[in-house]
Amino acid sequence: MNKKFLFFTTVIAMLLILAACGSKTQEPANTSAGAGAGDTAGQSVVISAKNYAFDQKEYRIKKGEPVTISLKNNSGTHGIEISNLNLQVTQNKPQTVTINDAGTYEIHCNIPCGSGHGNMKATLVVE
Ligand SMILES: [Cu+2]
Repeated sequence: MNKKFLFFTTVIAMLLILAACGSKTQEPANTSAGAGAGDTAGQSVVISAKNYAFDQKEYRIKKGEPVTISLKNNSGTHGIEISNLNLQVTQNKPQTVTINDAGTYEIHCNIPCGSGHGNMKATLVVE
């Protein structure tokens, strides 16, 4: 009985420690499902936007690994939408996702930002 109690106490203590660590780094729960690739924070993509273009035509990431996509507006007010992923990113609100399907996804601005709005497109290549 005592042994069992000690075991459960230990487990609860470990869970509390894990929970504390998790909230500090703000990692989403699904990053822990990695196949032993180490405790990396995953990939990150920073997309810079100006009137009326993104800083790159193409952004490349790996499939099956968490990626944090963030947006920086250098001029104007822009947002990002990746339609096939139903993903929206606004400035100062990075989004972390894991994309399991390789392919190309269209990135476009989702905030009516002016005359060049329709040209604000880029490609996310998942390989
Ligand atoms: Cu726009």
